Amino acid sequence: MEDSLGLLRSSLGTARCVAFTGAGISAESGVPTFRGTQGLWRSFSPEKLATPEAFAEDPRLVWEWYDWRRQIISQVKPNPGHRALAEIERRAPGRFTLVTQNVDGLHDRAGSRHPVKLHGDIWQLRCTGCAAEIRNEQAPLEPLPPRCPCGAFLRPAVVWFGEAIPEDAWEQAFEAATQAQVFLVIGTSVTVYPAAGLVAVARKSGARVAVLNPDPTPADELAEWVLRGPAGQILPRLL
Ligand code: BV8
Ligand code: ZN
Repeated sequence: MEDSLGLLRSSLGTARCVAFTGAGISAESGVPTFRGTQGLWRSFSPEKLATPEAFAEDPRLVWEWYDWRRQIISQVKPNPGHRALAEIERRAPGRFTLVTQNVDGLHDRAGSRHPVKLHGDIWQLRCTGCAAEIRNEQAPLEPLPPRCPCGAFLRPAVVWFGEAIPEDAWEQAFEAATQAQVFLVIGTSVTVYPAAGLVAVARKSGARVAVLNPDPTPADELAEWVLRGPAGQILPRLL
């Protein structure tokens, strides 16, 4: 691991770099991942709860899941992995892009300046009636489901299964992946598309790929470096 870290550390010194993160980077902060053993909530799976259909059918149930997650996130803090990425960004002005699938806001709280949020933000609410967007950090949020002054239900401003990633976020992420010389795949099972497709986009455009994950992922076969371990321990060693 040491020589891979050394090689990667030196390439980060000059290269255009993209860090692509998933729920695993927040695991050491205490935020449950999606597909880990403790990840499922009650007997439901994210693929069933994080959908417009589930919200239409039972907005309260979907909100109970999001409110439970917001309460957990509000009680945790960024970990050394989040902070190391913010430091790498600080040392590489203009040649570092953070692209995250996470909605927890921990990258922002760790000091990352412009995370590209592919799947939205759990602290933003959007009205299902008038499309007004508000920032709301109340945890717990009462009453559930929250309503907009216009009377319609407010929903979390996140991208559900079957919904498109916001145009501007996708454009930024795609462009960064085509320009990357080093592409870090951190704490993600690389299973949710189109986000997961960014790894192949970067590789095809000539990027050197590094995967940081305690477990194997589909991106391992595209990787020049596979760093088997927790992001909170590995990332600080890249500084
Ligand atoms: C769409 C937001 C169409 C909400 C989420 C092919 C092309 C396009 C779409 C599809 C396709 N095939 C299938 C689809 C449909 C679907 C999809 O991908 N399904 C999957 C399940 C197969 N995709 C969609 O529906 C997307 N939309 O395609 O729309 C369209 C197009 C145009 C117009 C209209 C419609 C939308 C997908 C977005 C869904 N929203 N989240 C919320 O958060 O509540 S997805 C959810 O999964 C989260 O965002 C999460 O980040 C993401 C990915 O999961 P991971 O982050 O990877 O987390 P996971 O738990 O899986 O893995 C954790 C990893 O960390 C593990 O590997 C673990 O080993 C590791 N780890 C653990 N501890 C640590 C660690 N690593 C490091 N350190 C540690 N300490
Ligand atoms: Zn409204």
